[in-house]
Amino acid sequence: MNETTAPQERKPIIFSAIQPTGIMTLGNYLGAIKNWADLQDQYDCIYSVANLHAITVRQDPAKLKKATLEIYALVMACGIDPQKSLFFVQSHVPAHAELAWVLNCHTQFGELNRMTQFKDKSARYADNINAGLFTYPCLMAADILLYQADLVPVGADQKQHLEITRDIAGRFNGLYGETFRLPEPYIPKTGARIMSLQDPTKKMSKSDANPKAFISLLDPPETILKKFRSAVTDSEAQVAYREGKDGINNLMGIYSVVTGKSYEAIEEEFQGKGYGEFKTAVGEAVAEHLRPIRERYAQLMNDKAYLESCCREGAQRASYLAGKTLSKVYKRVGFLPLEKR
Ligand code: ATP
Ligand code: LTN
Repeated sequence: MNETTAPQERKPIIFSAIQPTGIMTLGNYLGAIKNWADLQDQYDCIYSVANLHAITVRQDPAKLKKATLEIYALVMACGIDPQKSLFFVQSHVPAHAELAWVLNCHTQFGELNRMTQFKDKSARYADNINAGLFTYPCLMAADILLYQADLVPVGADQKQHLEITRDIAGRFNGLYGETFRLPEPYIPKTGARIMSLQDPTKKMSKSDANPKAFISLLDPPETILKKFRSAVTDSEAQVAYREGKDGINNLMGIYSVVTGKSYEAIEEEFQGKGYGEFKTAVGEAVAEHLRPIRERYAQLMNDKAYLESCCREGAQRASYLAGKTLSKVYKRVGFLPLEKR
């Protein structure tokens, strides 16, 4: 090769996943899925529906099956194009569970015990603190490391899981030689942590028992407006982004991402106006922003054969890539190979 020829550069690899634990919320969308779509043109993107993770909390089998296809269609409706990105269901690629086992054996109890998501979820589901809930980050690390991902677009709540992924990968590389690429989190500046509309000190979550606390991507426009109108704020009646105004800060963040307006522009727009007017404007902007997603979702759900063919192709392509990393790992740790005949 002549010295001036640039080496063939590989595009950075993106990996991320979402659990099929209910209908996606505005938090999931603005914190993560919107970025998944935006990254598709610049990177090699790999996305998954994390149904293995979902059973760390008790699920009704019929509902889980239904929710898996629904979330698969909803992610596509948000702009994930299976021609551009690899998009598959986690349980269709056995390498995830296989690598997770190896990583379980390279992760310390004390490390897992520090995870705030484990602490939160074991308080919330106190009657089912199972081993899978505890080792959840090892399965998530397996998801990411199987594809040698460079970047992982997630909401702020997943930052700690990315840190432990890097620790596990670094430890494995140190013990057995370079095997895994160390991934970086990709967290948006605005929208990384959308808060509950009923308690703005808590994150918006699709499994919240109170449906008024979250906006589902499939809520009809009237419901979206109603939920925003009853959002908890403060008694100051001033639309301004300031410490202590959690409810208003949250609404301003949402309004800013869906309209592209800066905080200063929003403060100016609503100067001297009441919260009622502001909340209505946020509700209307969100309902409008989500309209094409709802329409595309309805079309996709009418074509189950197409969805199934996308799942099948995604699973095949992902299995091929994941298999390459898994074989390397098995060799490194000393698992006896079966000679090819
Ligand atoms: P569950 O309520 O079942 O725990 P969840 O709503 O937290 O689920 P996940 O499927 O675990 O959602 O997360 C999918 C993606 O959405 C992740 O990248 C996560 O960081 C992001 N995310 C979740 N909630 C929010 C939120 N309130 N604001 C911004 N991003 C979020
Ligand atoms: N734990 C994630 C979902 C998830 C994920 C992943 C995200 C499972 N595997 C790999 C990024 C990369 C969550 O959002 N709760």
